[in-house]
Amino acid sequence: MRPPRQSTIRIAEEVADAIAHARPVVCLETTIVVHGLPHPENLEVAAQCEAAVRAAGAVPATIGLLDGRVVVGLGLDELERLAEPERASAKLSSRDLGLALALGRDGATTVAGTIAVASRVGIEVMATGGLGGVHRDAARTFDESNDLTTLSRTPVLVVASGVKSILDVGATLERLDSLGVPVVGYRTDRFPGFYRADSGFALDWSVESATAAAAAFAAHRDYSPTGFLLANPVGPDEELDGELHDAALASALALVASTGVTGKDVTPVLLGEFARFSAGASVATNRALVVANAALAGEVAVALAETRP
Ligand code: PSU
Ligand code: MN
Repeated sequence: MRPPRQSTIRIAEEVADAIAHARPVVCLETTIVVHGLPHPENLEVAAQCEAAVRAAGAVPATIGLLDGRVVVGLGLDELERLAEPERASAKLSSRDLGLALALGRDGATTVAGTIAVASRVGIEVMATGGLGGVHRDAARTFDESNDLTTLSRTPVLVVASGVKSILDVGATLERLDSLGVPVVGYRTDRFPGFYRADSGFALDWSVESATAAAAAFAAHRDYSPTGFLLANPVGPDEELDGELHDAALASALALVASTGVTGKDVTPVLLGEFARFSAGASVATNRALVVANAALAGEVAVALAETRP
């Protein structure tokens, strides 16, 4: 593919400079900010993620669509504009990017939308909270996140705390297997469960350091065109209580079933109900895990830059 036309993209100077000199960069998504977390925590989390990436020695590049362009390296003021409710920024997966650009719509990018942009401009590492996946009633609804298929054809390492526990975790792991995407535990041989450290599923592979993760991704890329999922469990002090988690999950699933929400609104509604039911405890957990993932992604990006000849 040819590089994106300049009229469609703006790359912040610091980010462009880092990419040009093969210095470490971590991209961050905007759907979690605009559609996944309540105001004002959303903007605080975004700022904390950027700070965590910087503290690790990498440059953060928050990606979204603003004023008719893809922006790689949104400033916090721009992010605030993107998240204004009256702007009604769309939720953009990889398939939506071209349409939103051509029609002049603002938008927040999902994991799929973010890595689609990142790989086109030479960014190799991303951090998020939880990857999208196969929904629990997918056998009937076919609801499977485009995050999976896009990750299967986009060579970016994504650090996430597994997939959201609202999903069918077993089916999601099977799909990642079919799609050829490695799933690697960071200091664990259990697949993380987003709000919980352990989803109940075992992993075949784990690494003990960011350096080992970077080496594995670099070697993987020599032989495969897919992305790579580095699964980082939420810390033990930050986990959502198990009983509270299960009760919130039941309430969230019941809400979606009774309201008939479908498509891209399902995940935001589920996360919103978790926050309401747990009186904000799920937001605190989500916040802790996404910032920790940004920090780890920064370390991996630094290690990856060092593997280059
Ligand atoms: N991680 C979070 N909160 C979120 C998301 C990830 O902690 O809101 C977002 C990501 O943008 C991910 C999206 O790509 O949820 C998945 O949406 P869907 O299930 O509609 O594909
Ligand atoms: Mn979906």
